Amino acid sequence: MKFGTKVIHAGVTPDPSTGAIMTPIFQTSTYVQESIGVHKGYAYGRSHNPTRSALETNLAALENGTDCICYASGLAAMDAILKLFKPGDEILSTNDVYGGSHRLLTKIYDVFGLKGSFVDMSEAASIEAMITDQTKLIWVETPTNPMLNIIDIKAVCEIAHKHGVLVCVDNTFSSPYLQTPLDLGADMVTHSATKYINGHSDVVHGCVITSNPELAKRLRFIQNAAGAIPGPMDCFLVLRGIKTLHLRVERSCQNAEKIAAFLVDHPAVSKVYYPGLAEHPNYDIAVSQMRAFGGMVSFDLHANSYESAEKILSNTHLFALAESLGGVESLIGHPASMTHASIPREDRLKVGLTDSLIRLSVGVEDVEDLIEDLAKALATIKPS
Ligand code: P1T
Repeated sequence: MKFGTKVIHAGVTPDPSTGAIMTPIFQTSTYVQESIGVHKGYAYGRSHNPTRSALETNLAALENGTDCICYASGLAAMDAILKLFKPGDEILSTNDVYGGSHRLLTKIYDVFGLKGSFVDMSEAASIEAMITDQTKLIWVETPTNPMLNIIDIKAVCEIAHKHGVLVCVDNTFSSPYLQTPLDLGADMVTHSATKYINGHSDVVHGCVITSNPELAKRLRFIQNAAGAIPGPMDCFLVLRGIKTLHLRVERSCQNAEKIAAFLVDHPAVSKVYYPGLAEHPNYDIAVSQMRAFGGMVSFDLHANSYESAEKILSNTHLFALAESLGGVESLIGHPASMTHASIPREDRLKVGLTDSLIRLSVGVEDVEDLIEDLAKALATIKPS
């Protein structure tokens, strides 16, 4: 099945009791048993839910994996992955990872003895020198949040597997429509399904997909034993959002390409970060592993101050000032004070995340309106 067919049909069959074409919301915490231990495969809502099962089957198909395990948020999914490891183990992560992923590694799991190390993965070769006997997982985010660096998934997997290290790719910024990391050798893929997968900014949700039966078994155990499950209503909404994933992402990518080109030519803009620009340092890798370049664009200003960024952020009308991304509506954000505020400023600056960096999540509106909105906001600062 091709992608546009899978989003509609994978895991979804008409409800056998009514013929309802849409998967029902099984809003129940428990299931009646015929006699002790005799039931229809569903005993308790934390362990199993049919709406969640349909979504998990669908997501596994989209990522070309065999198993998907859903959680209450993207960070709950990462938390479940980190629970696979033990004190003394080391997780090697992309250095410009999402602020919340950085915080979970450095401010929660450090207490339990898990070591988080960070490296620039845009040169895959630099990873090998960082691998130690304790390294058990390489955490890849590509494109990265918010610098939109591209990491060569295949090259990282080859290096990691040579050393017996697992690889997990946070595929939130791409969505499975643009790239499928399991096909490139990754052991696990995770998403904040809050973003492109759901796509309508009305659910917080996360998932992990794998084709490794042992990892799947353990992650399923953690889902039930630690209990960070999503509710049935949220699973229904995500399943509904997925039906238009390919259409939404396609349009976001087209809009983002045009906005990146507009920003490149703007006199107030000093730098545009977008993997679809030929001058992007890893443009060739983006071309080889992604179907298109995504709907996220970051840019910096010649007037590189917090105040000038603030002026732009408070002068857009269609681009709403908000955290998050991947919805149908366009958002504008200030990573230094919003999504990445928990990362120390000196570490942020090392990766180019300045006080004037602005991040756009480009939605599916008419791009002429989006460009006009940005042009008006940019006109409020003086080019230097
Ligand atoms: O918000 P949650 O569903 O828990 O997902 C966390 C998460 C994980 N991975 C990546 C790459 C992310 O970008 C996020 C969440 N990011 C934002 C809220 C943001 O505005 O960047």
